[in-house]
Amino acid sequence: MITVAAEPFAYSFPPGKTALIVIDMQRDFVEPGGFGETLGNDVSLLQAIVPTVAALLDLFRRKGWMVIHTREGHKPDLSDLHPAKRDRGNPSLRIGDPGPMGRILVHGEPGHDIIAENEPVPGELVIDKPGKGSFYNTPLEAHLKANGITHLVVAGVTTEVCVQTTLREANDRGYECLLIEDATESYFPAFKQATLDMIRAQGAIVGWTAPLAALEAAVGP
Ligand code: C5J
Repeated sequence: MITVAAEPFAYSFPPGKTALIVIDMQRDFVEPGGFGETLGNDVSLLQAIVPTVAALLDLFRRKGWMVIHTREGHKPDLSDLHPAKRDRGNPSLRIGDPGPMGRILVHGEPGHDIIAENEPVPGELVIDKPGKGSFYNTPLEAHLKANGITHLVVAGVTTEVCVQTTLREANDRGYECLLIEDATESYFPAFKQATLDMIRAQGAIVGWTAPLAALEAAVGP
């Protein structure tokens, strides 16, 4: 076991049974000129974590540990998009509408791609998810079971939406989760802080949090 100095107490993980899951580092959320910015959000907040996510990916790749990426998106015919999701948000720019980087959150459109700095390398699993969580209507759990994964290190955007939903879904399924504090971000700093606090409250009710430096110190060279 490797033990990380984390909050609310030390987090231990078995290297061969631990995967990194990077949530939705997609152009439409992170890049200037994408969906997120068009809605009035300050994407520079999200851009600031890109090097940290890259360093986290590098650590897992160097060690040969499993890496998973997710992308939020829908089929071109939107048959996997509930009205309850479609009809929320900004009425002038909905999922499936033409946006600055192609149709918003639709498979195959440029904005749906993972940003170049954090893109998957051959052999890494990419999970396309129609929901905020990574387990709903995806094969993620089957892949985790097939690979004997019991622990998840989590990163990506946005902290209080897709990252938090994935953490809660994973926690309910019995996975022990560590969220890397400086490898996750929100358009709303107060929401990020509240999410970190909620996750680790009540004796790690959802999971643990730690900065990347603490994971790197625990793993060693
Ligand atoms: C959102 C996400 N915020 N990846 N998606 O709609 O968190």
